[in-house]
Formats: sequence, C-alpha cells, structure tokens
Amino acid sequence: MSDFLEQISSQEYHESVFDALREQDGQIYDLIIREYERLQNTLQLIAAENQCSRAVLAALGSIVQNKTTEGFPGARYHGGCEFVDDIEILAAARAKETFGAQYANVQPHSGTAANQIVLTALLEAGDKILSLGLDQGGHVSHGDRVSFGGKFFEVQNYYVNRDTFVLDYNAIRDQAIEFKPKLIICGASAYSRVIDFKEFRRIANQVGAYLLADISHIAGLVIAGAHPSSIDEAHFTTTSTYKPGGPRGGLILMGRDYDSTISVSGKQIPLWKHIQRTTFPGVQGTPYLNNVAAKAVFFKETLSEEYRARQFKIVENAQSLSDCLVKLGYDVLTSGTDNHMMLVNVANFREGLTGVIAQKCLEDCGIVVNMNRLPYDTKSMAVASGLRLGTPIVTKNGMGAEQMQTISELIDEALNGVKIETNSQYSIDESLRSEIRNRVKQLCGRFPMR
Ligand code: DSN
Repeated sequence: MSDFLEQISSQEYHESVFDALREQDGQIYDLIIREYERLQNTLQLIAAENQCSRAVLAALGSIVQNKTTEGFPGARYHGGCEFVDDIEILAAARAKETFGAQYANVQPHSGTAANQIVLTALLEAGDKILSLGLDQGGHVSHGDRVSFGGKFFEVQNYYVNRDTFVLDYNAIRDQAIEFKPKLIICGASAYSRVIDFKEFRRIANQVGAYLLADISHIAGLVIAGAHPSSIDEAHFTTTSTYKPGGPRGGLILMGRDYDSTISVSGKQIPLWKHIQRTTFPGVQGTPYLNNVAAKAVFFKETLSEEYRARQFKIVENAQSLSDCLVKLGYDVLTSGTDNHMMLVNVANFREGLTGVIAQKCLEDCGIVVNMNRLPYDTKSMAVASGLRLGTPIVTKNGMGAEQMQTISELIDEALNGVKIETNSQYSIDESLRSEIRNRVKQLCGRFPMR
C-alpha cells in the first residue's frame, strides 16, 4: 500500500471540515452543538449581536486561514499571494460599493483595532480627543481611561442632555471650542437616536479637528439608508463587521477626504496611504485573510434587496417593541428609538429592580439581553439601572410586529414575577420560569435561524 494519501478536491476537503472536528475533538464539537441549540431555543436581543450567513461561515472556516502574509495586495512580504490578493481586492471594492466610500481597509481585526489604527495615525502621545463618555453610551475604545486611548491621549468626554438623554450639539460645540481637540469621535454603543454626522463635521471644522465616526452599531442601517451616512461627513468611518451581520472583524472607510494630505515626518502624504501604513507595520501584523474573505462574502450580501429591506424592518421592530414596553409602563429612554436598539430604565419600573437582576432573570427564562448603565446612572457597572435590547437577530429570523408584542409580554411577565432579594440577588418561581421558557422556545421554533 502506498504511504501517500490521495489528493482530494477542495469541495471534499471543505465539506469534511465539521466531521473532522467531531472526530478529533468531541468536547469542543459538543459545546458548539450546545451553543447552536441555545441560539435556536432562546431569544437573542443583544443589540451588539447579529447572525452571519452560512456562506460567511464557510469562508471563515476555509483553508484561506492558513495564509500568512503582511502588507497589502501587490506589496506583500511573502510569496504565494495571488489568490489572497484577489480576495482582499474584492473585499475592499465591495466595501467601497456598499458604503459609497472612496477608500476601504478591510484588514483591522476588530472595530476596536480599526479605532486604534486611526488614533495612532492621527495623534501623538498627549494629543486631545473629545468623545462620548462610556457611561453616556460611548465605547471603551473612544478613549476611556481603561483603554489604550485613555492611557496615551488627553481625553475629554461630551454628554447627552441630562433631561432628554439626547446629544446636545450646542453644548458639544461649546466644549470643543474650549477644549480644542485634535480629534472628535462620534458614534455610540448605547444611543437610540439619529446621530447628526453633518453637525459633528461642522463642529470639527470650526475647531480644526479630525472627525472619526464609529458606526459599528448602525452600520447595517447606514448601508441601507435607514440612518444617514457618515462616509462623506467624517474624515474616517470605522465599524466592526459582525454587528451589521458579517464575520467578526473591523473596517476603516473614507469618503471625500480620502486623498487630502497629512504631514508625516515632514512629508505630505494622502490620508488613505497613511492609514494603510499605520495598519501595517504600525499597529497590526498579518491580516486574517479567511476573515477578509468572509467580509467580502458579507459585503456582497449587503448589496441585495433582502439585506436592505431587512435594515428598515429591524428599525420598525425596535420601534414596535419599544412602543409595547412603553404601553406596559416601562421607561424607555427618549421614549423610543430611531435605530435597532432601545434602553430601558428597569429601576424606574419596580422598586429594587436593577439591570443585573433583569438580565439574569430574563436569561433564566430564555430571553438574552444585556444590562446597561444609563447616562447619569447612580448604580455601578456591575449592577446598572438599565437594559439594552436590540432587534437585528429576531428580525433576521423573520419576526415582526406581532412577535414584538409577544416578546414585550414575556419580558413583562418575567420582570413582574421576579422576587428581588438584594440589588443583585433574586429568585423566580420554577413554574413561572419554565412556563415563560417554554413559550420562548415555541416562539423561536416558529422562527428558526436562517
Ligand atoms: N461594543 C460592545 C457592545 O456594544 O456591546 C461589544 O460589541
């Protein structure tokens, strides 16, 4: 018998991938199966989550993952790049098409990495950033003191209005004039109203600052036109690619400012080229090319009518869920939403109820959400007064207004039924828990993962 294995086709090779996992590592295989069942049988309402297609998963799990290189297509540091170069060129071209951008960098490993690249490209240690505070709905990578940005730069935060919980652009302008930041960051992780990118650019222009828009949460809506675009307003737009429904990863986009110049070591170079060089060798090493391939697959999907229509439906569903909760007596911040998420002040719903209790008791009942500190929250991050709910996944699975009403009732039954013991401890009757859980399972059974 020959010692050599017969070469099999790419089709057979890739089709055998999951079987190989089952044979070689039953423990991880079983945990993946259990995660699949969890997703199928419980309601996914985390605003930062989405569900990629099987085609995206296939690209992620392909042999492209084995390719090591550095640099960009046409200027790599390793041989054998002819196919991965084409993959990256296609991914960048599709990203530009879907966002209407002039430049796309598909290499950032995450949204946070994309922000780190932009900050590193623009700022020297000690330079000033003005951004929305984490406790106001901002993101940790926008210069929070626990992040790299907070460590190396002088960061001041702007706030939402204390009464309306909406951004006050006049106050932000006054603050910018006084603080004189080199970079203003807009975009949020927990903010349910439209962000006025035009107004942010006017403020940035007035104080001579660059503007970075991190649209991670609303990227799908921006693609579809369900939220105004930042691409030609901000100097740089960043996003994670999983929130709008693609693979994990990040993206840097530029619109009309892509070829304006910046002085680097005494030489004027185009901004896009500076971003390229800061990505590699500045911040990241080898790109995850399987992930770049998966991004390309996802960007193609976003060009479809189905994807675009779904983004409007996501907003419609968020508005329905928010309206139902308000009718049931919940304090939804800003009384509603313009996007895919809503923030609910559960502490105002029932004496003693906190975000952490609400999150945990809902999870016991099969409803997966995350607690959220609200602007001006008096509770700690570990306890919080709020919940953040989002509709991308339930919408992807085909749910509509009728199901949003059912979800609001299920949430309400759980939050009314929970027995509060301390600000983080609770109990829930087993009969109530299993009754809600069964109804959740039945609902999810009618709208399985697509
Ligand atoms: N940015 C975090 C969130 O919004 O939950 C993780 O994506």
